[in-house]
Amino acid sequence: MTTHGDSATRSGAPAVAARTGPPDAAEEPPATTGDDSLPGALSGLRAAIGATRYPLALPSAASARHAASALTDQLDDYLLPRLARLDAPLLVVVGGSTGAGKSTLVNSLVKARVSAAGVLRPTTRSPVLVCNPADASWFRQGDLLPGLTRTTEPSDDPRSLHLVTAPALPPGLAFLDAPDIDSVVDANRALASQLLAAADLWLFVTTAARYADAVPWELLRSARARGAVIAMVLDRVPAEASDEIAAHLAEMLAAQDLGRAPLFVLPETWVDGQGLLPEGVTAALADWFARLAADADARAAVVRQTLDGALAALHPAVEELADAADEQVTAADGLDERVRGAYRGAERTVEQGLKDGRLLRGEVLARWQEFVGTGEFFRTLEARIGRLRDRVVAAVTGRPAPAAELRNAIESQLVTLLRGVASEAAESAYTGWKAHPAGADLLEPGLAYPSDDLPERAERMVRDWQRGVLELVRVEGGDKRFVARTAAYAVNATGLAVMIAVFASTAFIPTGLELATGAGTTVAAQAVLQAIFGDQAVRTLAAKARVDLLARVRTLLDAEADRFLTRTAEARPAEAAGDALRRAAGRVELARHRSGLATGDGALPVGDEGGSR
Ligand SMILES: Nc1nc2c(ncn2[C@@H]2O[C@H](COP(=O)(O)OP(=O)(O)OP(=O)(O)O)[C@@H](O)[C@H]2O)c(=O)[nH]1
Ligand SMILES: [Mg+2]
Repeated sequence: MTTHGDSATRSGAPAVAARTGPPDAAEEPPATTGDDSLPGALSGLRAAIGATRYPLALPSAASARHAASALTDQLDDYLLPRLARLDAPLLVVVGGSTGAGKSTLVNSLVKARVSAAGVLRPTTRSPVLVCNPADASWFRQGDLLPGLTRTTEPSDDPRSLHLVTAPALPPGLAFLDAPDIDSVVDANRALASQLLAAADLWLFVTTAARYADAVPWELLRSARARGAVIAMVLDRVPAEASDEIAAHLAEMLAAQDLGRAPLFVLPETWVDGQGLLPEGVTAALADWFARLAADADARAAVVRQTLDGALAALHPAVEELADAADEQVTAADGLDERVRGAYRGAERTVEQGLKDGRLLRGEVLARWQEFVGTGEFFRTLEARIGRLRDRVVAAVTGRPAPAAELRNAIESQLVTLLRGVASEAAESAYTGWKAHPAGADLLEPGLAYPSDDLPERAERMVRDWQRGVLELVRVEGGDKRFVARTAAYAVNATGLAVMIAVFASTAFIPTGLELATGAGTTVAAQAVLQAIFGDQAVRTLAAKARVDLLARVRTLLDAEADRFLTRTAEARPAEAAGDALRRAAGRVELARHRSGLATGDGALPVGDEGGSR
């Protein structure tokens, strides 16, 4: 345990000591200004933390959100206001297990009933801050713990801070009686850790019955890890077990590298009519605080050590946030890729379908044969194909021209294909997301299927494409190649031929053709197809029409994929959020080293000799 003399108290504190003194000394402009000052770097870090979101449901996200809000709180509650006023009174946060006697202890140290103590657990729900009347203005201003509303009356609202003054408490020191750290009340626990993060010195109160509990030790370890100054009170120790318990606790402290924290052992005793402990019981602790209050250098050293420890702890904490932010970006990319993969697959299926002739079957084929069979088609072609006409004219029947029916057949064949691939893609993207925790969290059942209006949009898309093909024929093929100049039906017929050519865009002619219908018609249809594919002009038009169709298909499927992608886009953090956090933390680290705060040796600068053990 610590037994420091006053000589140790004054060592290594010049940087901070120079800043202590009358309050107006702090009115001087800070030594460094601009972005690389410590406050500037901290503000930058605060902004970077505030700007980063962790919306995707990854294992790291919940703890990152929690850590980010704790860091933001600590920056606002403590680091920024404390750096701005290094000479402000030292804040001792009294924390510990429920019912350990924290409020009773604070009341006894300030010799007044400032905080209600009681048998109901938890008694303290809203923090009580007690200071000398001379220090009250600093705490009233609200720079420290700015989120807590100052009250002058006791309150149960955890977002309020009850300010009390006690003349018996020397200036330079303030006690904050916190709610229990291991509370059954969630708000109490959260508030207790927020308050501890704002402490210059943590006075940890436990009892003979509670000192081995897990929660306090977790908090003690994390306080130790960030270099916070800690003092321990073992309260209500039965006289007969005092030595044994004190020795055990001292062992536990040493094992946690907290061996240098002063330990005060208070015997079990009766409280007086006011609920205060007898002065004899608290004397050693009261004396220790009186000496700390009287020694500006010692107080400055405590502030400096806790402050520097908290600043040093920022870097690794922010590194974890940055990793979590990177994971968010990687996960969002991964989810997007699953969707894009699914819809690229759909596009490829359509492309493949245009190549392998699968569209040139059934209804389309039947209508095509009818269409060709009427002879209408041939009459629209120029002499070049006229030779062909001569060859097949015998096979031509006199059935009515079913151009419109062929167009409808083409439309419904394409729409069926599109509905099929859109269904497959939606199902595959949905399953892909379902298998990922963040993806599953973004899904809703409807996403497993194509949009409700997909059939309608697909029909419209195909009709637009068909119109586009006719326009293409009119513009590019209409003047001299094979379309009679003035005949609208010729444009129509050639357009349909081009569409058919798109459906089998190589010289490949589906084998089903020969088997399709009556022999005469088949011969004609096949011969015409051969003629069509053999014609360079038709091939060129078909190639363009095919590119156009695929572009429209892509637009249609993109809109389907967007139902997924907008969800990740909304959730996605900025691409460089992780690096922005790392840079901001790096700047703080640099400014911290330059500030000269980091000179403490980790030991409490006030000895506890004459203390209680
Ligand atoms: N006999 C005796 N009673 C004590 C002592 N310290 C506290 N008490 C009583 O124990 C009960 C709890 O004390 P509090 O001071 O309210 O404890 P607390 O740690 O502030 O409790 P919470 O605010 O609920 O976390 C009260 O009834 C006190 O009067 C003591 O040393 N001896
Ligand atoms: Mg209390």
